[in-house]
Amino acid sequence: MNVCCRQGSEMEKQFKNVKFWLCLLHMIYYFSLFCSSADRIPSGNSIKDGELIISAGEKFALGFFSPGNPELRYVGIWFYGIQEQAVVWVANRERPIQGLGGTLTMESHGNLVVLDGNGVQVWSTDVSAPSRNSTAILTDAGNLILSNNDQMSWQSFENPTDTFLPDMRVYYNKSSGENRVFTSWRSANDPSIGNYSMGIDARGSPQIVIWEGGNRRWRSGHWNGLVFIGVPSMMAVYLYGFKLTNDGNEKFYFTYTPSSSSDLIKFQLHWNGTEEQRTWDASLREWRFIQLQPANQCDIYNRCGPFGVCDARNSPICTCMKGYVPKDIDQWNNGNWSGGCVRRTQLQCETNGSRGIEGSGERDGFLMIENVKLPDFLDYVGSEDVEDCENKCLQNCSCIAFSFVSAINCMIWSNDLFDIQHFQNGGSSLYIRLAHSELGGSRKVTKLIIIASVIGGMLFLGVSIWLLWRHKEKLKEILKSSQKKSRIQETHPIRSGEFSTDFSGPDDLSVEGQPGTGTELAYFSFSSVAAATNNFSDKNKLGQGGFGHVYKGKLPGGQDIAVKRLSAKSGQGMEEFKNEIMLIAKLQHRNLVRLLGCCIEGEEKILLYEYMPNKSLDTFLFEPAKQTQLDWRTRFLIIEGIARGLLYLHRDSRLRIVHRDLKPSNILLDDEMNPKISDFGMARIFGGNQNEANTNRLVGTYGYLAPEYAMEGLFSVKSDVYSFGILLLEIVSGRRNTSFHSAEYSNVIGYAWDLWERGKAMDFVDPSIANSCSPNEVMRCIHVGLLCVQDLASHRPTMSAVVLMLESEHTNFPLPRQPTFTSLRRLDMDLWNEMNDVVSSNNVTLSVILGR
Ligand SMILES: *[C@@H]1O[C@H](CO)[C@@H](O)[C@H](O)[C@H]1NC(C)=O
Ligand SMILES: *[C@@H]1O[C@H](CO)[C@@H](O)[C@H](O)[C@H]1NC(C)=O
Ligand SMILES: *[C@@H]1O[C@H](CO)[C@@H](O)[C@H](O)[C@H]1NC(C)=O
Ligand SMILES: *[C@@H]1O[C@H](CO)[C@@H](O)[C@H](O)[C@H]1NC(C)=O
Ligand SMILES: CC(=O)N[C@H]1CO[C@H](CO)[C@@H](O)[C@@H]1O
Repeated sequence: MNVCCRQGSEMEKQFKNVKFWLCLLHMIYYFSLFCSSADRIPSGNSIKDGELIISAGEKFALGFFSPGNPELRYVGIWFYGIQEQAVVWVANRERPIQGLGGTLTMESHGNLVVLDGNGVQVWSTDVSAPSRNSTAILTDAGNLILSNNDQMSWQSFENPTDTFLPDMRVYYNKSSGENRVFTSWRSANDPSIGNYSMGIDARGSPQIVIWEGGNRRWRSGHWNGLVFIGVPSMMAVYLYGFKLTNDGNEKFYFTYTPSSSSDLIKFQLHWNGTEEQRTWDASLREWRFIQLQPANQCDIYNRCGPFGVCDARNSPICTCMKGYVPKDIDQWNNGNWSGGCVRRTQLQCETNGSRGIEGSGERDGFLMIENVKLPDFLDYVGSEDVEDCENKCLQNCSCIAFSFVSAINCMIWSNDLFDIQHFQNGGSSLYIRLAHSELGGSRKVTKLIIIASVIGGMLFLGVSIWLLWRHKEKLKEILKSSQKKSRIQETHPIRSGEFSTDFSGPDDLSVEGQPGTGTELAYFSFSSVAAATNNFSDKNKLGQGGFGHVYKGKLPGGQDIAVKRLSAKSGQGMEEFKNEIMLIAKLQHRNLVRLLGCCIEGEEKILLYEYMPNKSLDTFLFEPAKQTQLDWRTRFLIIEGIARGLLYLHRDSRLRIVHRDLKPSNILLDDEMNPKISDFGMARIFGGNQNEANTNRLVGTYGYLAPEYAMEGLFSVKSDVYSFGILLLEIVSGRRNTSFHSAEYSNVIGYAWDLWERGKAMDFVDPSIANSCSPNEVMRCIHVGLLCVQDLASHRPTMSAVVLMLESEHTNFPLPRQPTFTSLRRLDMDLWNEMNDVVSSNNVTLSVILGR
């Protein structure tokens, strides 16, 4: 072979050092022909056992190897220059060559073949329409491709063996069900096809499955657009990790991007049936585990049989779901769980045998099981919201469980529930249908029925006035004058148990009335609102945001209110809108602006809030004349207050509101300068209903958008954390994020980082308060701020961690990573400016429809 490729793997290392000089020599004799072809086999050429093809960047090698018995030779691809040979692909896995006489030949008619010492073909690419004069090229991604003038006729990435590599595309067809792509080796020394395979089950929402023969051995849970929901350790990141791409029509593929392109990463389906994700640790010189699946007893598929729940922390690991009992109690008690469990009490909807028709007795209900790997074999996936999903399930007797996961939305199961696992954290919530008697007094009954009823007559007026007199004395009079009166009551204590959990203390909650007894929301007629705001006169206008104009109003009783008149397009129907308002009205916290009532008439949708005499934070923070009124103590309390309000929004287990437009003008100040977050829930009202999702409609304000949200439309609680970080840095420095036009810093992040890095963080503080501030608190705030604005959502702390850090006396927090995004953002700005004129640096809300 007239190629300057290197000899045998043992000599690789030594050879590497002298390679350059060899190449030079070759070049002198044969001019340019040879060295440049070291990563390829041109048409008509071949390599012998002992010779190697090495990718241009020296990442991968192609050649002959023996995994065990040195007499048996295989052609394969492995990572080049790594002591511990890691084979990622094998050509002749079923037919090894005896002895060292094999060759790998690029035949001139267009197929790559492996021949044994006698010239007998043991493997071929078998391209159906081979193209003459093709060259075999090994790329730096580890892909062996056959191409002729950029026409690719075959590639090893489309014919993988047991290893998935970054850049490899794993295709599946939405309609095709299962696609088994990878097959394990038979044993550590035998690359022939083993008992295990791995691939994608496209049904419902795609999931990764490992099969043992025809049976499932492990599955990842469904893909929600960011992660596989059955693998709780999987992080949602937007720059790296798995990504699903639509390749047109019904074709989709998964790819994996490592966090750093220089990382060597492989996912291998091991011969013993485990899938191992490993990365090469150059300092330890070993393949380090990142992940292993199945990782424990409970990861083994359907460990506890149908309707059984597996929890690796329990002993025994299997239990039946509530309301179910073991099918065969003796076998179950002996640790043979394969039979699973059966329902103990017949469902009410089944009692008369006819499905879907109401039987006698109390209606069935749902029990929520938290932190689970959702069952396999969905029967329905739809875009219903959580209440519609529940209703859909309730109305069909064959529905036995449902779940609502953001970005997948409504999932319904009608058959036996297989492979349920209980996690310590993470996972999803599953709602199982049970007979009423099984639910007992459980507070977690999840029936949510919102009955909106208009009750006329004196009785209603009496009740309303009494309620208002009790709760909102000052609103009494306006109600009398209102023509349209209604009362919305939530009749069921839905998940009310969780309403107040998860929170830092009862002091933070000021829920009106008794929790669980329902909430009353005042309804106003349009005419009364118009009267209160002087017919929406310009003089009463307080400002405007992306969702509409805000006016100041006065109730007949004298109370000042802020009236938000929503712009016509909310993307929601009237019922949905009412439901949303009902839910949002329940969010009550001292750092959230209180919603007092609403008005819905015709196209008009109006929200009435308590009025904040001190307006918004930006009117103080960025006004030189008023800056000094915000001394350090006040600013620190404002920061803490915002953090607590946001924590409440994020952690309320029922709604989990992502604000999506956090900025100084949305932080209002009461007469004691307590901060109150406004405009929360707007994203919900305006059509975004998921907690973490891909959104087509970008809501937010330039300068406060997290990079993953601005660039990919991915929003999550962590994008709010990012906005909070910006806000925090602005409060400390007294400078707008977007006010930096100097060449030195493009924004407040770059400014903060630079000073912090140079140990001059105190210079960052607003000069007007520099004397009054506590250096400890300032340093802590800047540190937390920098943690919040890190590029990767996964690196940012949660709001609960933020609150803890702000209140902690210590500063041994993790070190923030340098925000690389600071330089990119300038580029962003140009893009936004081109896309939409309203975007400017003076803080106008933008709503851009992103083409996706
Ligand atoms: C084959 O390809 C080489 C270089 O790519 C070219 O020089 C040669 O003319 C081609 N031969 C045929 C028959 O196409
Ligand atoms: C593969 O399956 C066969 C037949 O079921 C069994 O005999 C063999 O032990 C299995 N091999 C491995 C590696 O599990
Ligand atoms: C386990 O129990 C099932 C029935 O629940 C039975 O069919 C099976 O044979 C049992 N397996 C063993 C190993 O006893
Ligand atoms: C109830 O659910 C089953 C299974 O999903 C479905 O086949 C059936 O059509 C549904 N019935 C109604 C009335 O929706
Ligand atoms: C078997 C059973 O529960 N049958 C019930 C069907 O419904 C009628 C009334 O709707 C009951 O009287 C039966 O007992």
